[in-house]
Amino acid sequence: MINSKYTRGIQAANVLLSLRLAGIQDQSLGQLTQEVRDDGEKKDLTSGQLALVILALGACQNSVESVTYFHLVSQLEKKFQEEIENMGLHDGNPLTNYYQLSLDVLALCLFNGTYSIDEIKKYFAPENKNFYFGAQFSVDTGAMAVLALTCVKRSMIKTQNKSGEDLQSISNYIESLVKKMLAEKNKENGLIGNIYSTGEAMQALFVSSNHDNKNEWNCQQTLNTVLEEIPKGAFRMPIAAAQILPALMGKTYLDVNNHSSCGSGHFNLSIQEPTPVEPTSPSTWISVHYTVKINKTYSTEVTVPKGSVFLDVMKEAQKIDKAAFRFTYVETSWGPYITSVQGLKENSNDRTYWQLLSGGTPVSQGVGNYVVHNGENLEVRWSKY
Ligand code: CBY
Repeated sequence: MINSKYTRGIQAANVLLSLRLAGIQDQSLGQLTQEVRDDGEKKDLTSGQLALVILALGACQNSVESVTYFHLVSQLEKKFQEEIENMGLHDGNPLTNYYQLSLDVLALCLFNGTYSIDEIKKYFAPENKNFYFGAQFSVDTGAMAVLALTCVKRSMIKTQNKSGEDLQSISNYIESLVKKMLAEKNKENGLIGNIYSTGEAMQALFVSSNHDNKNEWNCQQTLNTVLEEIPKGAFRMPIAAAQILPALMGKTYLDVNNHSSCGSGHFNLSIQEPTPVEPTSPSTWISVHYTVKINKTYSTEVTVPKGSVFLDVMKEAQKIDKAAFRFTYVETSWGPYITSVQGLKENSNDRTYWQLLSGGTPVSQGVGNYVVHNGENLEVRWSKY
């Protein structure tokens, strides 16, 4: 994570947050910290990106240092309100998504920002459609919301907020979201959602563990599966590593302003280096079937070198037939994200996007990382979430 180049998205904030929580206070974080400070001054950050910057800069620092970031917190209050305004105008759809709104509440709660309990109660009800992508409960989103709501709950208890009714609602929301997360647990391997949501889901379960779910979650089983996946390279991307590390150290994002807990982790991580991707001789070519589906389907056969990713296939198809297969993408911290195909653009106000599938099943990696196989049926489908 330390040696990566952070050229896209704002991965640096996520990485800094994670390393500070893990107790790495190395000099090597100096440059990373500067990068995050610079990111914080960018005007076009989304609300969740700004929230991550605040969490990262404030993590495990003394309170004097945190005061320096006061202006960022007041900007976040504004951006959070813009999310809510957008929901009013566009059928309950925020500018970004509920993962980011949860990050917003978490950062406001941990760093003395203002938010209203009534709004939290109104928007974070577990039945809200924004916790779902289609019929699928989003574990990543649920986990982040549990962390945010737990912070809110704890601060209500601390300040002895008068309304016991409010406290009860928030507790009910947390409990219900935890249930929904646990319903997405794989019985065989203990992953919650998929490998990339498991780290944050573990954090949510750490802070919300009670007698009810103690029996429903075998932490060791989940941990073993995660540890098996590390040498296979599942967390090669810095962002993926950043999102799993706190859970491996037994830490959660709620520990950022808990100094006794910061960096006292003692998990002995002696793991194998990921095996390098096997070098493929340039002479090996594979062929895949590629389809774009809107109402009509547009298909072609594409030949690419072995080891190619989904994006390479899309580029080849575009060369074959520009009208059918032209596309655009943006860089995010998880790599390239497809924004339009045939000029048809995704839009968060009507919850449309370009879904990636293989053999009819959604893939769990983006176009820049999903390695394609000979004879595979790849599809990019115009969808609603
Ligand atoms: N981060 C965010 O705002 C993203 C939040 C997140 C829940 C995120 C997953 C979880 C995380 N840890 O960051 C998320 N994805 C969202 C919200 C979305 C929606 C984005 C639109 C919006 N309104 O914000 C949407 C459209 C539902 C979506 N993700 C789509 C996709 C597909 C992208 C296809 C494309 N057009 O390029 C894809 C590839 C699923 C598919 N088969 O089509 C997808 N997401 C995936 C796989 C992922 C995982 C990435 C894993 C990986 N190794 O690359 C993910 C971690 C993530 C990023 N999505 Co979305 C979820 C998972 O598998 N556990 C905050 C910001 C500050 O950085």
